[in-house]
Amino acid sequence: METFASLKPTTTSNAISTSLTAGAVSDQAHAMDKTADRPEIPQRPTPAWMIKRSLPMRSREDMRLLATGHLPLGILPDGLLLPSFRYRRRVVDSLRDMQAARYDNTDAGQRVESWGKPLVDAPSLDAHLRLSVDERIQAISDPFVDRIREWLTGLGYRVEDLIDPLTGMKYHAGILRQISVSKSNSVLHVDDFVRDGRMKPDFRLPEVLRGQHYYQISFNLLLEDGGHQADPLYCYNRFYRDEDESYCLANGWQFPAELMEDAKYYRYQPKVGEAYVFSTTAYHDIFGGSPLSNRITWSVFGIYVPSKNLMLLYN
Ligand SMILES: O=C(O)CCC(=O)C(=O)O
Repeated sequence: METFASLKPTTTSNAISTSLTAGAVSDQAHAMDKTADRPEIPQRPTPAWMIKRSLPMRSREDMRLLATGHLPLGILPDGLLLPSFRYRRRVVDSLRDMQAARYDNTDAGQRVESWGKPLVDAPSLDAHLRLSVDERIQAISDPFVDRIREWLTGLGYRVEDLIDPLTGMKYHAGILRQISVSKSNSVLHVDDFVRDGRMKPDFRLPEVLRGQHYYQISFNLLLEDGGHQADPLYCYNRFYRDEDESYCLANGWQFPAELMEDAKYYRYQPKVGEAYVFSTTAYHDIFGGSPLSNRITWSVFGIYVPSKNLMLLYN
């Protein structure tokens, strides 16, 4: 019988032959941490997309292009995360018995609930690191994290956990979320480890990131839509920059949709069972699915450090 822990990695497929060539992203353009405790949010120039559609991710080069913002969205190999339809069903059924926690900084039109612990929603880093996750959630999420880890390793990346330098504690990695955003609403945002971390009064930069340029990506798996159209994901060809901060809304994470008025976007409609990856260094939004949908995803962030060929997993 399949158990969550029986979800073992398979061998990874080889590089695809795309005609994509690497775009140059200037390292000098990044302004990184001047101090360890108050690191600066990296400023990254936005590269133009090489292609405006999703691409299967089959090589380290595909992933590099995705993570550095040259591609809007990547599709992960079939079967990488889900061994079978039955497995998916069992995951969704077990979540029914477990209480999800609502994100604090959302309003009535933006339902975001989670099983697991996102750093962004914690009042302090210590509170985040010390909160323990229900072991049943861990048992569902960990095998997915392991699969991503092994797949990235197979592509040739070093993959590590993110470690807090003060306590030596490991950041949590892997989360399940139920998201439903009404058509008239938006959740336009970026996810950047330093930007989110700096909101915590006790934030300190992990050793491995000191003086390093990095990008951030999000691996996702659509586990359920309840038989109705799940909210699509909009990926924008526009990285975060410091001057955007003055537009940030009162909740501290959301930006007005108008900020993306001139930006190219790619609209991705996730399919149940499909796993995808996109840059969270770039703005992205989720809204406009059926109000009847039951959109449940599993996800984990990867911080990509090009100079170390490194991916750090956390949430
Ligand atoms: O659920 C999704 O498709 C994307 C979720 C998201 O905004 C993220 O991972 O940063």
